[in-house]
This record gives sequence, C-alpha cells and structure tokens, in this order.
Amino acid sequence: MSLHRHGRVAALLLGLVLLVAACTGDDGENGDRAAGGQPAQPAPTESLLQTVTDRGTLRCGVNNTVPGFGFETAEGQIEGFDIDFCRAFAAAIFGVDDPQEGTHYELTPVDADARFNALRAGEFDVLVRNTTWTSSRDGGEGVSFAHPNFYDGQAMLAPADRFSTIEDLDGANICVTAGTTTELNLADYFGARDLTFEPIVLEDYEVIFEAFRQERCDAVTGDRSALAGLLPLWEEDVPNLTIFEDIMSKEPLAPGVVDGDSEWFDVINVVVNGIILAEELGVSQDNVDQEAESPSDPFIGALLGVPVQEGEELGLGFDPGIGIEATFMQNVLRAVGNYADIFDRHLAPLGHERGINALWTDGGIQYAIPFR
Ligand SMILES: N[C@@H](CCC(=O)N[C@@H](CS)C(=O)NCC(=O)O)C(=O)O
Repeated sequence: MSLHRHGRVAALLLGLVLLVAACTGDDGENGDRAAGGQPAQPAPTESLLQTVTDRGTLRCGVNNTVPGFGFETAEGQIEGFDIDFCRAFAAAIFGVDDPQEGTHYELTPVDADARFNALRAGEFDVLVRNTTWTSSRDGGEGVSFAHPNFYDGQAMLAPADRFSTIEDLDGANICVTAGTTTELNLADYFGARDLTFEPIVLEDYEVIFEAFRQERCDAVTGDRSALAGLLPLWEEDVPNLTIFEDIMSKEPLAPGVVDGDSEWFDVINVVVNGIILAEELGVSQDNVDQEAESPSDPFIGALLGVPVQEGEELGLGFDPGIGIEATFMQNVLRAVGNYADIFDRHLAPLGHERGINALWTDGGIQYAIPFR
C-alpha cells in the first residue's frame, strides 16, 4: 500500500524500478519481486477508474480451481466468494444491480506463479484470487492490497491413516503450488522444527492432486480454506484424508491492484470495506431496498448515499468522493449482499466457519472503517 499514496511521482519511479528489474528475467514468487520481475506496463497516465469506466467492462484476475472461492462448475461458470467481490466492484463502478459476466465484468483465470506479472502487465484490473497480502508483495512486487476479504492460514492435508501431525511428516514429500507464500512458509516452518522434507513444487491443484493420487507426494500444503474446499472432492478418489490442526502461517487474503493509482485503489478498497460495514449495520441483500427508501439511522444513510438528517437536501446523501456514484453500496448490496450474505452463499455450505472472519463485535477481526 506504500506507493499509491504518493501519486504520480511514485508511479513513475515504480515504472523505472520494474523496468530495471525486468533485465534479470527471473520469474515466480522469489523471482518476480522488483529485483527480478518482468517489466510492468509503463505507469498509467490516467487512473484505471477512467479506463475501466470508458471500457465498460471490469477485468478480474481470479482462481478457477478452489471450491468456494473461485471454482469452475461443470457448466463452465466460475463462481465463489472472490468472484462475488469482482461482481461487487462491477456493480459499484457501473452503478448496476445485477452485473453480467461478459458485459460488466470478465473473469481471467490466472495461476499463482503468473498473477503479479499479469497484474502489472495490465492483463486484468484487479486481482481477486486467494492472494496473501505480504510486505514484499506490497513493496517489491508493486501491489496495493485492499482490506482483506478473508483471513486465512496455511494447513497440511494428508492421508489420515498414515499421518496426524506435522512431526509425522519428517522426511516426507510434500506437494505445494509454485509462486505461493505456501512454498516459502513450508521451508520456514519445517526448518524451525528441524524437520526435513522434499518439496514437490507444481503449478496448480489439478497437477498436485494427480501427484498426490499417484503417491508422488505424501501430503499437500496450502491455504486452509482451499484445502477444506478440496478435501471432499479429493476424497472421492483418495478416501480418508485429514487436515491437521496446525496453522502454519498467517494468510490475510486481499484483492490487489497495481501500485501508484490511488483513485483505483480507493474504489476497490471502499467496496470491500462497505461490504463489511453493511453487515455491521445490519444492511443486507434482503433489506437494502427498504433501507435505501428510508434509512433506519444516519450511519446506514451514509453507507447507502441517501440523506436522513433534517437540513440535508433531497438527493444529496453522503458521498465519500471516490469518483463513483454516492449510492454505489446500494448496487453492491443488491448484486451480492453484505459480507455475511457472501460468506453464507459460498463458504458456509462447504462447512467453513466464520472464525476470525466474524465481525469484531462477534469475536472476530473483521472491522470496517466508517463511512463519514
Ligand atoms: N494465499 C497464498 C496461496 C494462493 C494459492 O495460489 N494457493 C494455491 C494453493 S494453496 C492455489 O490456489 N492453487 C490453485 C491452483 O493454482 O490451481 C498466496 O497468495 O500465495
């Protein structure tokens, strides 16, 4: 998040850094940091907000292999929690209640290793793909992360009849996705416990599962949320799997945009924040029409961009001044609902619990800044 506040100069500097970085030609999680990354497109001369508005279509970089978050159905539709955030951004930007794929937004599946280069190259406008916000991605990778939409942690999946703790995996072959925090945490977590392992680094879950099925790896590590969604599918082929209790890392998953475009960042960030705030205020997909007609209190009025106080002129509700209609949260809530609506639609049916993703008022850490 560091550079986007400093505007044009920082954006130009970033462009230079990335150009220099391009010369080393490295790739991947370690390599595509600024020191070794592929060149970004030159720093944009206008905000992506203008570009996307003129184009009329938002392009989201997504996952299509993680059940509940971004997963391609048998009908070829990509659905999930992250996908609803893409829909929410489109609803806010274009002021529509039911954004249509192909018209208002496009979903571009991207693998973990390619995602930051693709974002910087302008292949999509926002990355919303179970991506962990880390300091080096924020810094050297040139990504600005919005408010996390899911707080996760790394876990280990293994056959229950062979292993039950991380220590049991001393000397094991472990499958991991290339270009992920997972790959790096695995080495640190095992190293810190004097455990040895052989990493089998593969590009995606399809290939990983094939390797696991053939017993080329004894266990698979990944974000707990992803493994929990995959376990029932994998158990159809390999019965009796378990996910260990150990949480090996912190994985705050957040939408990301290219550094240096504060207008664009603000739009993405305020929508994620607004979705959480709506749950705090009790405004959902079910009651948004009623609250927009007659807000129960001024806080809800501010969220929905409608006036409630005496003296406010009709039609002049609170406007955060981020370059989209003041009523954008009405569109977002009609399109996808609040945080609980999205969670209940995609994650609760897979058995995910709110846990630390509960609101701060319910013992979790989801906390929205006020609309004021
Ligand atoms: N949150 C982690 C991991 C993200 C990630 O890509 N996870 C892998 C497995 S944990 C994944 O989603 N793989 C799906 C695929 O590439 O098919 C990160 O940002 O590096």
